Amino acid sequence: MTSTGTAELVIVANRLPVDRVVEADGSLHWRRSPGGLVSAMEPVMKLHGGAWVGWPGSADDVIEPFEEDGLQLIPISLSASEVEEFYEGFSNGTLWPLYHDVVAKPEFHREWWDSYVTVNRRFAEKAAEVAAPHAMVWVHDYQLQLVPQMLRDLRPDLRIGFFLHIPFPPAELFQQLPWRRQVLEGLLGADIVGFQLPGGAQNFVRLVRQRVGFKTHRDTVYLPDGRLVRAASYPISIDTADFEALARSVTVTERAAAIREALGNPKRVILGVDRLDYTKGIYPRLRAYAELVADGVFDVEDTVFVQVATPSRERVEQYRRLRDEIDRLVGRVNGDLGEIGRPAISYLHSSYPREEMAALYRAADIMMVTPYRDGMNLVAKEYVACRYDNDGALVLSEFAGAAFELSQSWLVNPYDINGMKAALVEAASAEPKELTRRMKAMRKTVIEKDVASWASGFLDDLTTIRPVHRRRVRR
Ligand code: ADQ
Repeated sequence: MTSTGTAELVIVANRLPVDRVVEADGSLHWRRSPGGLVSAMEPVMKLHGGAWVGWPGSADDVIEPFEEDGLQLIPISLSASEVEEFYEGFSNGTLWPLYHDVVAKPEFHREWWDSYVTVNRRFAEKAAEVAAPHAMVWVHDYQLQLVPQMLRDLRPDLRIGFFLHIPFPPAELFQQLPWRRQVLEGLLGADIVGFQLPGGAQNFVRLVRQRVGFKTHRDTVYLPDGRLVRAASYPISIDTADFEALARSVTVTERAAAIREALGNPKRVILGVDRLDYTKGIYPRLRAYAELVADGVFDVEDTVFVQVATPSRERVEQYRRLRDEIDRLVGRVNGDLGEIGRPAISYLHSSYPREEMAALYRAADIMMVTPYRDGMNLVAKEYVACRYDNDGALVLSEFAGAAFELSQSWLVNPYDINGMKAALVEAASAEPKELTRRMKAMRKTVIEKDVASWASGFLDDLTTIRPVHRRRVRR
């Protein structure tokens, strides 16, 4: 065992839960990132004297550990070439497309892999340094799949959990990865490997059996040294009560009315909100709507589309290309179908505070969430959380993890434009009673299963799991 630290709970994630803000006078400070993960973890972190290991977000930053808002933050520094090879390269150019059904073609480069190994080791060493004896360490997401085993080698006393936020692909796709065995072995360093859906856990267990050759039974992998690894699903959620409270506030209510007013008080507002990513299915969704306008089913006078798409990963070629494609499509649709002062699609690249997001959800009669593949999709759950009057329609891709729980939405196949058009028309003409029935059921789910219950579900399992089985199993 190497020398140990004092943190009873360590979160290891690619990014720290804070963003650096530079004020007009040049002074620097940190602002908590808005994500639900941070607010879910905060109480447990404070209770356990927790620490968070992550990258501050820009290259070549060497920052000493610091405390912010009661959270102990441990920055990991990445060089410019590591940002390019580990982050933009292997994480977002290899793993992201491979794990999302190869919607875009993954690139395999040996230098990217080498950088992935180096950076994963840096995270593991730092976590090993700050964790108290027998502490719990929770490692997050596809950028850090080698950390569990690297950490176990350094600190066999720890309880290690891993959660993958994106889908875990079927064997047929995963097998393309030249380093498939190393990735599986990296994950097997954890006591629990968590996925969004049961299907991800099953894919993992099957691959371990086939590619690593360990014995498995249901959700358990039996390692030759007697250790057990459990693979299970923990569908992530949002801070539902917080979103609902925001949605009910006077400011958000007034802002929602102002948004509709600015759109010309149409009969119907359809909304899409995504990171600008090729997995999100923005293109076919806009086409489905545009065709309905062109067919005369919808009229731009009374049915408008608002698409918010925040650019992301812009240094990756496929993302730049996608942005150009969507820009062109929106330009063409508005040129062909819009009227003066009445574009068919209001297209926005901005990133908004949560109040504005809630106002948009309140302003939308129909929410379209149509990814080709998505681990969960929190936007779908946020929309549901904000519809406290049980109104509004959710059109949701079957291939979003959220479809598993939000089965009362209008489920669509994003590859089937006619099917999406039909669902959109159905949602647009649904009786209020039908909307209420569906929304009520979905709200029950997101109220019962929020992000706090997700986090405690995972951590409780990690606390109680029996990491060693009685008899050693021979391979
Ligand atoms: P993402 O791919 O980023 O997350 P998603 O789950 O939809 O996708 O989360 C996006 C978050 O960003 C939401 O909370 C949303 O409110 C916010 N957001 C989107 N556009 C915004 C904008 N313009 N301004 C401000 N906020 C905006 C990955 C996986 C998902 C999985 C999550 C969590 O790809 O499948 O659900 O992690 O595990």
